[in-house]
Amino acid sequence: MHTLTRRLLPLSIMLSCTAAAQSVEEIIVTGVIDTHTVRTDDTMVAPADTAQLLRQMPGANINKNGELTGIAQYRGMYGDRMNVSINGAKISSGGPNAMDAPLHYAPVALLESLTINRGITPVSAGQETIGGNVNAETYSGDFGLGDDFRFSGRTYVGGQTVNDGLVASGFFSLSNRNHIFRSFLMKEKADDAEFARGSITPSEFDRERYDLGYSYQQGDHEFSIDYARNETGYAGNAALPMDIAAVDSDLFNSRYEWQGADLTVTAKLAYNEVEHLMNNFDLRRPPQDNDMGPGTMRYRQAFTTGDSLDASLSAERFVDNGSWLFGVDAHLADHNAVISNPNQPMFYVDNFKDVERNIVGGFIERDMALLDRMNLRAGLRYNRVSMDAGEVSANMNPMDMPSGMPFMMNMLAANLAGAFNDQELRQTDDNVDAFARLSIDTDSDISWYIGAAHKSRSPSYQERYLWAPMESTGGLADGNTYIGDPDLKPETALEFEFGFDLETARYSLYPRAFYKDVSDYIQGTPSQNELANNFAQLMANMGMGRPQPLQFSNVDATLYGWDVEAGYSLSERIELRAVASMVRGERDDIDDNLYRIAPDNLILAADYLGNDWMASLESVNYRRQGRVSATNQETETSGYSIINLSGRFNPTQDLELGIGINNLLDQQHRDHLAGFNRAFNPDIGMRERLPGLGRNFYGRMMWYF
Ligand SMILES: [Cu+2]
Repeated sequence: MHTLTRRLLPLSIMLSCTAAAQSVEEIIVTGVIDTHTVRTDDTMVAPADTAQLLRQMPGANINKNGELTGIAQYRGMYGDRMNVSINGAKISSGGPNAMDAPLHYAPVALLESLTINRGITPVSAGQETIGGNVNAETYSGDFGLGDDFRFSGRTYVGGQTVNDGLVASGFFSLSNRNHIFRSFLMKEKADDAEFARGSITPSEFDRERYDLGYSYQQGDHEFSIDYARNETGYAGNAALPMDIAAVDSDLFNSRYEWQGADLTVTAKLAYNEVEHLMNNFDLRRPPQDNDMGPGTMRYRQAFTTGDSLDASLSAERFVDNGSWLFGVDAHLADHNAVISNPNQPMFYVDNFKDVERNIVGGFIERDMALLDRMNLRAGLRYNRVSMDAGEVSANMNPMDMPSGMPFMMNMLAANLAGAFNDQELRQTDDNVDAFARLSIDTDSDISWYIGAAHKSRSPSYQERYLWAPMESTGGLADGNTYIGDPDLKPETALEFEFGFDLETARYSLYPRAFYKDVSDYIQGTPSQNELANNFAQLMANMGMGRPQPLQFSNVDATLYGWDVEAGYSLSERIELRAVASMVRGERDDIDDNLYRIAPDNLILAADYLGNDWMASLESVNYRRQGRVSATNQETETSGYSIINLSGRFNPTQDLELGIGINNLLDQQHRDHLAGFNRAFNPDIGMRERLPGLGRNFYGRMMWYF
């Protein structure tokens, strides 16, 4: 059901339907709920970043590197281990530190829903799903009933006090039974965000977005094509060495579907192009003069580009006892990044040059009823990953000094570049994934579930091709410099999961336990490369970065834990909800924990449903995280509890007003998954964990027309 039609239902019915409608849909497929969806219409969200919604989902969380930079985490895996798509198209970030993490391209004001696969992800969901799969659906409008065109849409306006953030947007569509013409406009802006004892500098942001789209349906055919332009202006990334100065992206997405009697054919083609500029002097205090020379020598900016093409063709054939699904897909990505200094025109470092990461894959999946009450879904995928990089160079001695620091830096850089260029950079991996999920319905209200999978991921381009010690790590934000290794092997995970769905008229309970054994897990380990170590030491002497770099290496790791979501109807009007998540991530080769693992957390909430209004009281609880990575020099965080309140009111069927308060008691707290402060700030120490946001009053208005 599309949200634009759903809004016509009374709010209370709409809310209670959401969970039920989902489970009915999914029961037909697997017997247990295998996805978790959050719909923006039913959920009050203060932040501009869609990734924040992940914190409400079992097992999911967000590595936050900025107000518009949220990296998806699921059961302890994040970054390139996650397959993140928007309207079914996988997005590759344009920045080597994932400042434009994929969900950057699905702003909250345009979002219709965010869905995460719970547990073992089918191989049809994406090419590399070792960590999981997240899909964001944006508003696309609905077909009408008759031949006459009807104009409709939605305005979404929101504001919040924690950073004086404002968002204004409009979605407009003109549609009849065959056509939808649509467009979307959005502008959002915010100042630096406040916490209990000061403000986070820089965390301001500024973003515009323009969309145009068209859908056509006739008989068994449906076709759609969309274009989106994202223009992010200045946006702070205090957890990273630089801030966003611009992210200019063009995103195309098209899809064709043919639904025959017992066969559905789907073709998808998407393309995105990103131009990104970042620097360390506009939003944050620029480098200051020190013993080693004037600060102007340490001004840095980086210009990066990323293009990716995403295509797939699949066919689903329905048979008596289930279905067959076949498909082929390709994701071809190119990346470039060059670092320069605006004060020294001759200074440059090729960060990534002509990098390619191409995946071509194919899969087959079977969904079948076994006996009366058993359902099996299983699949097999093969991916060929080809990667390559061009020759790199640098000029770190722009004044051509005959000796001294720039001279030595430049010599080391030349040696590092030479060594890198001499290596075999072209790499090809053949990866095979497989999974099986079995569910069993019983006479009672319980459905049992057990699943197993073998999943793989080839190294990211940063992990293979980062040739000089730098912090371009896809957003690890641990403050360490890294070097890559072109010879890295793909990581592979053997995964088991079991649980059950318990559903009665009064309550529901969906627990899952999982165990993931990862071979060749890619992790930074102390670098043995003397050139790189000397280079990093010189940089550190100048006041840039830590001296001892890490090198991406294949190690072994285990992740395990459990998560659960539960609901209980206390009365016709009062619903209780709970989501709890627990994950452990450990190295198997040495005695250490994995870096940036979400602490144990529990959300407890009570919703009161009135006739044309509703209210929620929510308590968000995070435990202390003492299981930290010594290798990454990660520090512990204490536990915290914050209280959130929100309410929504429908004065008319077409209008909804919502208000909320996040962190009601203005608790000082630190989110373990936020990075470490890298920008000068009188309120937060350098390399101190960034604080969680302070008390925030927010409101939104949605008007449908
Ligand atoms: Cu960047």
